[in-house]
Amino acid sequence: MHPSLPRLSLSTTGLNTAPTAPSPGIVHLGLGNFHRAHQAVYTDAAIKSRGGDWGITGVSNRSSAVVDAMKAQDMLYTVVEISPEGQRFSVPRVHVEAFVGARDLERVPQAIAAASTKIVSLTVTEHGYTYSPTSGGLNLAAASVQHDLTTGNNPCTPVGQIVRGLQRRMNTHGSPITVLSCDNLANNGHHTQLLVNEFVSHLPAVESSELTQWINANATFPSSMVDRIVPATTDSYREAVAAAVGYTDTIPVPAEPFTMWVLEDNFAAGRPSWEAGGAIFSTEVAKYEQLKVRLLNGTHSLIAYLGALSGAATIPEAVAVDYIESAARSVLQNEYLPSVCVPVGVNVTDYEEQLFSRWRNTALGHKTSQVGSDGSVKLGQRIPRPALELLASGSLPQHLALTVAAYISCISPLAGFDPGPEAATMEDPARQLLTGLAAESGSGRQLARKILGTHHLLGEKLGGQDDFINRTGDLIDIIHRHGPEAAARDALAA
Ligand code: CS2
Repeated sequence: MHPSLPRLSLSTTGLNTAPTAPSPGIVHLGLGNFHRAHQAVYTDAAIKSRGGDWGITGVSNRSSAVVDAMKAQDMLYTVVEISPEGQRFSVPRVHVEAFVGARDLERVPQAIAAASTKIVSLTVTEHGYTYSPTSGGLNLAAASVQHDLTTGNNPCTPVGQIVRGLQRRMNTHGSPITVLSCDNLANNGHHTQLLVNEFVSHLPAVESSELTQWINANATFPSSMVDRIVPATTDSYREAVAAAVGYTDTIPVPAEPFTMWVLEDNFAAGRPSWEAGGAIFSTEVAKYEQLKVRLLNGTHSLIAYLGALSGAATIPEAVAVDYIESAARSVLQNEYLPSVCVPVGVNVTDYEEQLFSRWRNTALGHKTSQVGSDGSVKLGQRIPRPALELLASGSLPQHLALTVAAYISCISPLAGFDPGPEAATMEDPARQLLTGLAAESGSGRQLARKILGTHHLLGEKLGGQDDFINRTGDLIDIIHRHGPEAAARDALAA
C-alpha cells in the first residue's frame, strides 16, 4: 500500500499533534479501537488544554498487532472521524508505552503498582470481566479466574491483574489509585468493585482482610457512561489516510463524529481535565448508563441480528429496511424506555432521533457482525432487567423476545436453517455450547428452554419465565420457517 509514502511518525505527521509526550499517569487495559477513539482523545484534549502527567501505558490483552504498529509509529495513530459530509483526521499524542499483557503477565500488575500510576482504566468488553451472567458474580468456574486466584505473580484476567497490582501498591508505597471501567456495563464502577472485592475474598484469609481494608481506604471505582460508535479498521480507512494526509498508518481508527463520556467525579489520586474534551462529570451516571445500554446498545442488538438474518452487512443497511426500523422503534419506545429513569435535561424524543441518525451513517459502515458478536455476554446487560419489569407488570416483551430469538437463530440455529454469512462471522464465547444445544433440539421452544431455562444464559430470573421462553421459542420457529420479517411482524401484531 503506497510504498512511496512515509509511515506515520513524529516527523511525518503534519497534523496538530502535541509537541512533547506527557509523563505516564494512566495504565489502560484494552488497547482496542474504542479506547483509542474515546478515552485517548479526551485525554489528549485534557493534556493539550491543561497539561498534567496523564500519559497512557496501553496494555493489549493478547493481540500484538496494535502494539507493534504503535511502536513503529512513535506511539501514534490517526483517528478518522467519518460523517456523510466527509472525513476529519487527528493524531492524539497520549500513549507513552504499549505492551501485550499475555506475553508479559508479570508486567501488568507491576505497571498498575508503579507510583506514577494514578488511574487504571479498562475497555476490556463485557466478556473481559470474567463474571457469570447467571449470578452476576465472579465466574469461579473459569480456569483463568482459578489460575489468577492461585498464582500470585502472573495474572491473566483483568480483575486478577487489578487485584495483584493493588496488592503490590499496598505492599510498596501504598499511594491511592482510581479503577475506572469504561465498558458498557450497568453501574460499571460498582460492578468492577464487586468483582475485585469478590476476588480478594477468595484469597487466603491473611492476605484478604488486609487487602480489603487497604482497597476500601485507598481505591475508588467511579462509574462512567461511554458512547461513540467505533467500527473495526479496514483497508479502506488505511487508504483514506494515505490519500488525504500523505503518510501510511497501519492502525487508523474510524469513528463517528458523535462522542459522549459521563463520569462520576470520584478519583482517589486526581484526574485529567477531561472536560476539555467535552466529558461531563455528573451525579446521574447510573441513569445515563441505563439509558445508553438499553436504548442504544439493546436496540443495536436487535438491528444487528435482524439485519444479519436479512442479509444486511452493515447497521445503516439494516436500519434502512422498513420492518427493521419499525421493530427497532418499537423495542426502544415500548420495552426499553419504560425501564429507564431519564437523566435531567435529556429529551428522549431527540435522543431517539439522534440514535437513528447515527445508525444511518452509511459512510461509517458499522458491521452487523461486529455489533452481533459476543451476544451471550452483551445481551445479559441489555435484556433481563427491562424484560423482568415488563413481565412483572403483566405484559410480555415481544421485541425483547424477538431480540433473543434472532440472536439464537444467528449463533445456534436448528438443523436445516442457514442464518447467512453475516451471522457466520459473529464471534461468541458461547457459540460452541449453544450449537451443541441446538443439535439436541427439535423445535424453537426446546432450544429456547435449554438455553434460557436450563443454562440460564440471561440469568436465573429470566430463566424461570416460561411465557418469555415459549415466546422466544415460537419466534425462533417463525424465523426458521418464514424468515425474520415474518417474526418481526408477528411480534408487532401481538
Ligand atoms: C454496540 C456498541 O457492539 C455493540 O454491541 O452496541 O459497541 C456501540 O456501538 C457503542 O457502545 C456505542 O457507544
